[in-house]
Amino acid sequence: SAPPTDLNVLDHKVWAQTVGRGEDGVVTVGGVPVTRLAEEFGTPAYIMDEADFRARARAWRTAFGADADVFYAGKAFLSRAVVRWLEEEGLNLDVCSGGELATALSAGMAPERIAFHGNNKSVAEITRAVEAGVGRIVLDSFQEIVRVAHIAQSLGKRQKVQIRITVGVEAHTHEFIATAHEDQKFGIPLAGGQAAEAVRRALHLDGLELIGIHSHIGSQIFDMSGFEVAAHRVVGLLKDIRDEHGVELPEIDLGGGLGIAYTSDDDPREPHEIAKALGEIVGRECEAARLRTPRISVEPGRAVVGPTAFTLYEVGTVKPLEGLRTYVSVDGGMSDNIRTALYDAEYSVALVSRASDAEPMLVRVVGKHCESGDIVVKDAFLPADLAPGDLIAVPATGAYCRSMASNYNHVLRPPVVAVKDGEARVIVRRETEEDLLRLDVG
Ligand code: LYS
Repeated sequence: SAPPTDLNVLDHKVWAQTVGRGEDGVVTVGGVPVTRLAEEFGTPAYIMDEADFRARARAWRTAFGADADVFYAGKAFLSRAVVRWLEEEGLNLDVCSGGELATALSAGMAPERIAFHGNNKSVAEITRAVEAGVGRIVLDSFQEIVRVAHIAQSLGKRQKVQIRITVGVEAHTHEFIATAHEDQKFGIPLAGGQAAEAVRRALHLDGLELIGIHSHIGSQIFDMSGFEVAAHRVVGLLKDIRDEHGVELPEIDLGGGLGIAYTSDDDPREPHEIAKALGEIVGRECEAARLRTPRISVEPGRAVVGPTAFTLYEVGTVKPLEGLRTYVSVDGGMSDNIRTALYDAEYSVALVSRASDAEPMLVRVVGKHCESGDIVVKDAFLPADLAPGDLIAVPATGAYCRSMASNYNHVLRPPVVAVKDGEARVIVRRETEEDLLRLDVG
C-alpha cells in the first residue's frame, strides 16, 4: 500500500488507548515518555497500558452482562498482575496447562472461576485442577472423558465439564489458527455422531457433571458468520441431547478468536456488537429448537490484551539494499514475536523517540537472530532519516508475543512493563544470563 502522508501520526486503531505523541515528538503511554521507559527498563521491552487493559476487560464484561461469562484466555498473556486485574474487573480465566493454572492459583484467582482446556492434559495436570476445584474442565477426547471421570471419582469429587466439539466450519483465518474444521487435533467431531457419543458417555460417568458444549472456531476472526454456523450446530446438538436423554444442558461456550487491528487495514468489532450478535444468534436458534437459552460464555484473549501493549525496540543497524528495500535491525526479533514468521502476521511500526519530517522509506524490520526469516514487520514505512539509537515500537503485541517468546540464540526474553497514570512498573522482569545458566546443569 501507499506510504501514509504523515508518519508521525499514530493510528488509534492499532495503539493502546493512552498512547500519544508529545509536543517534543516523543511518544508517551500512560503519561510516560518511551525514552524514559527505555532508559529505565532497557530494550526490547513489552510496554503494557494497564488502564487500557482494564478498560477492555470491563468492556467485555459489561457487554456480555450478568447472563454470560467472559473467560480471558490466559494463553494470550498471563502473569500474576494480569490475573489480579481480571479478578478486579470481574472476568474469569481460561488456562490450558499446569503452568498457566499455577500462575492463576498463585495470584489468588478463585478456582471456580477457572476453566481448564487442552487436547492432552496430563494426569498430573488434571489431578491438580480437580483438587483445586476449577469451575470446569473442557474435555477434548474420548480418552480424556474417562480419564477426568476416573480422577474426579478417585478424589471423591464430581467435576463440572464441557465437551469441546468441532462443528465443521472453515474459519477465514490462517490455517494454523483455524480450529473448527474436522481434520485437526482439537475437539470431537460433530460429524458421524461422535460428539453425541461423547455426550452419552459423559452423562453416564459418576465423576462428571456435564454442564455444556464448547466450540472454538479459530483465531483472529472478523466475520461473525462462522459463529452463526457454529451456534446453529451446537444448539442442534443440545436439541438432540434433550431428545435422547431428556436433559437440557445449561451452558454453551462459543470460544474466542475475535480479531484485533494489527494494521490500519483491520476493522475489528467492538465487544458490545459481538455480544449482541452472539446473543441474538443463540436466542434465535434456541427458540427454533424450543430450548431454554443456555448461559453463554466466551473466551477472548487477544481481543482483551492484544491492543494494550507495544514492543519497544532500539534500532541497531539500518541497511539500504539498492532497488529492494531497507533492512532495519532491532535488538529483539523472532524470539519476542514469532507471529510474523509463524503465521505471516502483519504488524505496523513507528518511530517513537522523536518526530521526523523525512521522506517515508520502505523497510523490513528484522531481528538479531541467525535466521533470515527472523522478520518482525515485513513491509512498513519509516522515516528515511532513521538511524541507530532511534527507538521504534511495534503496536498490538500484547497477545501471543511474550507468551510465545523463546530463548533462541540464548537471547534473553524481554520484560513486561505496565504503565498507568504516570508510573511504570515491571510485572514480568527481563530474563538474565543467570536465569539461562541456572537451567544449564551439565
Ligand atoms: N497463538 C496464535 C496467534 O498468535 C493463536 C492461537 C490461539 C489459541 N487459542 O494468533
